[in-house]
Amino acid sequence: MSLEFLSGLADLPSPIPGLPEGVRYYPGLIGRRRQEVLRVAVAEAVKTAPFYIPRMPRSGKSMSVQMTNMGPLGWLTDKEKGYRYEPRHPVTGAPWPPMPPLLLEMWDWLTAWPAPPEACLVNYYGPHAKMGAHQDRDEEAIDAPVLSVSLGDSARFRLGGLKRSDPSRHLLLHSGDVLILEGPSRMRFHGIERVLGGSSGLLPEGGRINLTLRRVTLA
Ligand code: MD3
Ligand code: FE
Repeated sequence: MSLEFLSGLADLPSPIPGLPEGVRYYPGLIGRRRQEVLRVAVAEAVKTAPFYIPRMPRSGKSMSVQMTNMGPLGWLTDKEKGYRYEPRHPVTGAPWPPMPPLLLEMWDWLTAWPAPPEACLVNYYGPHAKMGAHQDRDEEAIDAPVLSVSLGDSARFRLGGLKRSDPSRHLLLHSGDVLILEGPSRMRFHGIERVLGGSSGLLPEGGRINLTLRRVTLA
């Protein structure tokens, strides 16, 4: 990986124009070699923190996305205790594996937030997985940006407004794309409508991985 990318010597790239304030979308920001670095980092992490099937609060209904985390805190959900952050894997009880240095560098470079991310949620979408419209509101640090990296098959992402009933638009997220949600857009509704099977060769098993970096606690 090149030094200028890691060190902040590189200028900030320009996000694509025409999106609302607080939505920064960088298609193809991460090249193939760094996508492979991240794929290998996730493969390493799941050896100690395997994907598990999250369950919705109260109903206990399974989500179609499989999840794990990297970093000091991980986002979890189960029937009994619902949505929350925890320092340990819900099945193994082990601490989450560390966040890959490349992701920490990307956070510093692209967000310049004064505190590091604490959670990297790893979502795995098989060909039929989706994620319904929701807000990310389980963090204390709601003023901090959220940074998302897409790997593998492309997906149709829906971006709404601050109310569920607000108008929405979609973006096609491809492998290597980076999306940052901050400021007035941090609480927008969003979801993944569908994964386009076979659209990328990055993951040998197919499907899509999304890495979402979040600051959880107030620094
Ligand atoms: C827009 N994941 O895990 S990441 C999630 O692709 C989640 O797996 C999706 O939504 C995925 O919570 C989307 C992109 C994203 C993340 C946070 C946002 C979009 C957002 C916060 C506000 C608005
Ligand atoms: Fe979300």
